[in-house]
Amino acid sequence: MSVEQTLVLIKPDGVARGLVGEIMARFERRGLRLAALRLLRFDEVLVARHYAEHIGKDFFPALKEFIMSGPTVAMVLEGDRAIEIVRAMMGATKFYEAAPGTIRGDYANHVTRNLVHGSDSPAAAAREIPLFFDRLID
Ligand code: D4T
Repeated sequence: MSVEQTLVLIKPDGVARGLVGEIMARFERRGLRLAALRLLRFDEVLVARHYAEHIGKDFFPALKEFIMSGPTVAMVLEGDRAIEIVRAMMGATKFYEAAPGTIRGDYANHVTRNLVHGSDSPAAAAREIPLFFDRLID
């Protein structure tokens, strides 16, 4: 077994809609271990770093406005194949493609306001986790 870490965000829509407990409970029940947790608000610098690959795309201005619009919950989840498990539990990025039973499939109805983020590869997790956490609790 290889223990993996992944960065998970509950975006401002999830916090505003009171879905933090529901979303975290799903990950906890699946057996993923919480290794770090904080509430923060994205500023310009963090948006540019976290969403660097999307700068210049047509949806970037709307994405930036949304992600800065309120508090976000950031956490590190840990477990065997944690990255794939979280991605599967989140569902497809586009709400209308997300399967029922997934977080987006059960709660999302908008492409930008899609509730959650999860690192999509080990390289992405290694890049993203230090943007939000100086160190993890072990
Ligand atoms: P994040 O990064 O938020 O977890 O989403 P994904 O990994 O599932 O998807 P992504 O990087 O392709 O998109 C990042 C972010 O941009 C929003 N978005 C995306 C949007 O508003 N319009 C679009 O057409 C796309 C593709 C949603 C998530």
